[in-house]
Amino acid sequence: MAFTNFDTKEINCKIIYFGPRGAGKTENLRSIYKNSADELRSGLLELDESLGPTRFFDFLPISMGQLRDFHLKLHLFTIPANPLYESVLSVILKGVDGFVFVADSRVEAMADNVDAMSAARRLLAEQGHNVSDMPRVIQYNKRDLNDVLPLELLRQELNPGQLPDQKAVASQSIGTMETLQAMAKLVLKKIAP
Ligand SMILES: Nc1nc2c(ncn2[C@@H]2O[C@H](COP(=O)(O)OP(=O)(O)OP(=O)(O)O)[C@@H](O)[C@H]2O)c(=O)[nH]1
Ligand SMILES: [Mg+2]
Repeated sequence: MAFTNFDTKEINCKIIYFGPRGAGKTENLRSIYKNSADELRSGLLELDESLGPTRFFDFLPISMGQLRDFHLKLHLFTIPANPLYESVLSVILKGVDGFVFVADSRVEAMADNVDAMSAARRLLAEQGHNVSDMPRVIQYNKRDLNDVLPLELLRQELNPGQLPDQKAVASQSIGTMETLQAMAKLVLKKIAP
């Protein structure tokens, strides 16, 4: 649920980046951090110092501009598909306003994508969220690699509801800001229809 602070005139929304292991969730946050003006973002918190898999979560707060008198801030989190601590997950998944599903476009990752999508739905439902009613964006990442599935096939499998979606190469900052903007648009529509 978006949290409005009337003293500071801020609306804070929580967005989760979800997807299979190694799909590029952390890389999305790094890219957004690199491509945002200094004044729009606070520090990127990567709890793992190494560049390997995320064990806990990453966090990046980012300003998306003014909404009437209020300042819209998105709090971006990534969580690993197989977190070390499920208890961390349940805390992060409380009060989620939207989720970005980062799919790995490679042929070999298809089964993992499908599993991660159903895990996302299950975990969010367990926290009492009505997933179908939630702002969702699908990203097909790693489009630079050779062994990727055709976009249409990924769409059929992962996005039958034709949600807003985006091709990406997160490691080259392609499609990452567009994904975030698509999410911001959906969140805005929800809080100020
Ligand atoms: N070629 C290519 N590599 C990518 C792309 N996006 C991410 N990677 C690389 O894939 C690896 C995994 O990316 P991460 O961002 O750590 O993946 P993650 O989804 O956070 O993975 P977990 O934290 O384990 O769940 C890293 O080496 C990235 O640099 C991409 O679009 N193309
Ligand atoms: Mg990660």
